[in-house]
Amino acid sequence: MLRREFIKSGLGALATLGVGEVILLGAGDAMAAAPDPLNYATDADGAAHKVRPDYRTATSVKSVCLNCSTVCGIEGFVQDGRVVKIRGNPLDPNLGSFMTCAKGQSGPTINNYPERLLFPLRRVGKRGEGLWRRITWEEAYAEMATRIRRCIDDGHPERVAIHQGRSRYESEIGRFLNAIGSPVLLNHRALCSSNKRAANYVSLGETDWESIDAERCRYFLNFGANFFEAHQGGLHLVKRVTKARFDHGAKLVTFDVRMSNTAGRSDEWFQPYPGTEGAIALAMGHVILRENLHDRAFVADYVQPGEARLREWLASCTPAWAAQLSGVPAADIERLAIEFASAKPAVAAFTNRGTGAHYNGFNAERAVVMLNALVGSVGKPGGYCYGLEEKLSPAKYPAPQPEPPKVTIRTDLEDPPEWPLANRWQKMKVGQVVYDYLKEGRARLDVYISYTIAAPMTWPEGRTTAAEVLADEKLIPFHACSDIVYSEMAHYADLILPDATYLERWGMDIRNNLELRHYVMLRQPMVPPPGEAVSFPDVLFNIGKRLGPDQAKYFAFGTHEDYVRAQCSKLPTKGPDGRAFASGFEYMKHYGVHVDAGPKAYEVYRRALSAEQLAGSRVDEASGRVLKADKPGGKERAIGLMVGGVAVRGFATPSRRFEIHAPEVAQVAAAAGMRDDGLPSFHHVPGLESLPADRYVLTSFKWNVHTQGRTASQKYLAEIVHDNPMWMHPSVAARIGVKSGDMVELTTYRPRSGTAGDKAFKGGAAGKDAVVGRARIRVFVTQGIHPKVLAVSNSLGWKFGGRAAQGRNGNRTAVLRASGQGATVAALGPEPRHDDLRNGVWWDERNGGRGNGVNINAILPVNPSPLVGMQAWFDTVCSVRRV
Ligand SMILES: Nc1nc2c(c(=O)[nH]1)N[C@H]1C(S)=C(S)[C@@H](COP(=O)(O)OP(=O)(O)OC[C@H]3O[C@@H](n4cnc5c(=O)[nH]c(N)nc54)[C@H](O)[C@@H]3O)O[C@H]1N2
Ligand SMILES: Nc1nc2c(c(=O)[nH]1)N[C@H]1C(S)=C(S)[C@@H](COP(=O)(O)OP(=O)(O)OC[C@H]3O[C@@H](n4cnc5c(=O)[nH]c(N)nc54)[C@H](O)[C@@H]3O)O[C@H]1N2
Ligand code: SF4
Ligand SMILES: [Mo]
Repeated sequence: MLRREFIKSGLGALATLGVGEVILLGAGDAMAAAPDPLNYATDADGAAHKVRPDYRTATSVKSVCLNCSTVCGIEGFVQDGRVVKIRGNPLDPNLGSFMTCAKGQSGPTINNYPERLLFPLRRVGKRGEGLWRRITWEEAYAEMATRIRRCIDDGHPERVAIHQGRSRYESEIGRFLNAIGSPVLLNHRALCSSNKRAANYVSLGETDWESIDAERCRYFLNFGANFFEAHQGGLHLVKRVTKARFDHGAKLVTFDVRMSNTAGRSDEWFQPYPGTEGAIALAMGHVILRENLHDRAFVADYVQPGEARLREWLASCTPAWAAQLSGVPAADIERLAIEFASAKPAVAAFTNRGTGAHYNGFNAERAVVMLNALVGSVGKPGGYCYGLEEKLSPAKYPAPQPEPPKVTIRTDLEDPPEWPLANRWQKMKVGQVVYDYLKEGRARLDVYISYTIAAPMTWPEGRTTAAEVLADEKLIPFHACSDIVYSEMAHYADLILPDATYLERWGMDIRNNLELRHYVMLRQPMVPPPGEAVSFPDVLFNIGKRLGPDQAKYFAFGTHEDYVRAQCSKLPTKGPDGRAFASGFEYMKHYGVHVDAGPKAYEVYRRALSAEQLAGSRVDEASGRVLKADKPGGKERAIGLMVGGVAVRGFATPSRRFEIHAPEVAQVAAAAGMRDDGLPSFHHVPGLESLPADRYVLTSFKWNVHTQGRTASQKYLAEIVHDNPMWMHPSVAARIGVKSGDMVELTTYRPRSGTAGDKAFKGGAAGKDAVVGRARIRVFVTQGIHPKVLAVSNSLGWKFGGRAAQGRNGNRTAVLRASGQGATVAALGPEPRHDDLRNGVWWDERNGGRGNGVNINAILPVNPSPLVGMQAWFDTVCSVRRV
């Protein structure tokens, strides 16, 4: 009866779904909904007309973009309840202009996407079947509260987990988990950048991310960052790098296995063999020392180990050695090292995922960062700088009181023992092993709450391991998913919590500032969320209020808006232009940004310790460190370093020096049964040392107009890029006899592990030819790629996410057939009038288009790198044949 009489079908029907009614959603669904798309409005008499935005009459709202992790300050123009235009907020010190990227411009289209999730939905039928009943928020909150309460009462609050992607709500989510007593906040950092962050922490101590003083820099050595298209803060860096190149002829050298837009715009581009950046950087270090081009004083005062030990260690890392490993000519390595060091101190050697997303990524990143220390560019104008306050500290941005105590228990899921450095400096976890841990019974969850993550699409083995575990009710008994569209993640949920988009919600935001001063931004709703969508922090707070008095007291402050208001309470009330405001919150609502005054964070390690800091301290003569106990009789900690008779801050490492040699890493590795000299020495990626002629390395990369799983549903962006043929060097194409446009079959293989840690994971090192998966894919033959590398972008090939993402025009009859459930539809709701997705998806394969691409993650293996656990995305061995 359920199926035959009451079921509505397709996302389009969501708009008219009544409480208690059932809807069928699935991979094939595509249907128009009632809301008019962007720039169309409905008159009082019901007729639709195109809106011609008149910015003079539009309301301006300052906020923060989140179409990628660069989080630019923005200003939205709102007319007739719609965001009709976005521009940059020049007060954002990083952006400093009205400019945004194409993704920033397209953001508002997701607000009006006809296939937004509008109501809480409860699964009926089997998980993953796609049958949903509309429920009220009260029912959703009650179910969540009951299940979480049960875990608390059973003494197992750690069986409640929140798994987040790019959240920006650490404080709010942390409060919720502390209130219920669970430490299990899982994240995506190991998929993203944990090797880079760990490398910066090991070397510099107090930052996970450099802030290159790019505008003043004279020489950029870029190891695997594609900042003209991607990169955390890419837009901010591009602007300054471009200025430096025009203003004073700064040179940009890029290492990338592929001619990215950054490589193509560089003065020189080199294609190293995958995973060999570490060797190249060490060889450059060798040349710099040999030529005595290092900053002798900086190395003597601030670097561990000293010069003699460095020379000894780098003696064998010759350009010839690195050339043999990397394929980059020794003469070039030599020349670049000399050019770089000769331009010191306004130079910067830096990385991103091209260097970090490898099995040896942690050491490779450290080796590159080391180059800045050798030439003394760390902290110098034009050099490799870093800020001091790059997090939302509770002291400055206080959360409402009372706050729950911090949870102190640990679990294997959020602190996996095989990767002892994963959580050493920052909670980076090892997100990609979560599903394997659940499958292997190493962890148990009763309530799994997912937020802004799309594991079946963006995770390695997404459509196999992740989807398999998500579908299994024994392994994940209950899954609540917060999303804005019906994603593949939402498909495997029991409860769908429709979220407000980043243009419809509150929040405080911050990132490292290339102007080297602390700043903060406010995200505020430009328009209210559609339907019954509720911002995720409010969902958590509403559940908290229903958990019982022990928890409810931490959520008595009100709404997320109230929370953010409290966080702004210590901000000034007088604006830079002299305007007065009633509160810090009103100040932030007006400007969107607050920047601290004061000097730029240059050479912070040279800052002298104050008399107050020195009170009660002593100097350890052997190491030169200034030691102090936090309380009388307490444990002593190094707070500074004696340099030239002055007690200075130094670096926030155990030695207070820039640590090229990090004894702690050696100790941790030894405890985990690995041999490590504590130096960023080079070890080849196991399995890549000598690839047979018919094996290649499969790489993936990001487009300038897409961000992982969040932009495919934005029609204008999908229109620009919807297809991802595999890049292939002409020599490979000739070998297997294909040309651009031909189809091939790609086969991927399991990595060969090297360490004790990863031998314990997934049953140990795989056999030589264990296949992960196979995919059919079109090829794009280009000189712009290393002959041993094949490259496929991520971000495409969605089975879910509505018509733009799926690359399918909407058509009612087609939808009903695609649903394949024989469902009769009671009431579909009004025909949308101006729905350019009905016929406007010109790339729909059924109309002769190219379709929506391939999801390559389905065949990429879970592959955490040693110690830190970062996913070694770019090490996958593959073979390819013509079909
Ligand atoms: N447009 C856009 N911007 C984004 C994002 C997005 O998805 N789209 N995502 C944001 C996020 S979360 C992140 S983490 C950043 C990522 O920013 P980036 O790290 O800059 O970008 P990726 O494409 O992940 O990887 C960078 C490059 O590594 C190259 N590469 C692969 N293997 C190797 C190798 O062995 N050696 C070298 N030298 N290079 C190699 C790839 O060809 C690619 O061009 O971007 C952020 N900004
Ligand atoms: N092959 C390959 N895979 C990669 C990478 C790669 O280079 N190659 N890069 C990796 C990197 S760097 C990262 S950071 C990860 C990121 O991967 P994820 O952490 O999965 O993040 P996203 O893809 O950004 O977003 C995931 C989900 O958030 C939903 N979403 C978007 N906006 C909102 C919102 O406002 N509210 C809610 N509740 N949900 C929202 C989207 O619909 C989508 O379902 O991907 C990784 N995956
Ligand atoms: S760079 Fe990222 S944050 Fe900035 S405008 Fe583009 S999408 Fe938005
Ligand atoms: Mo990322």
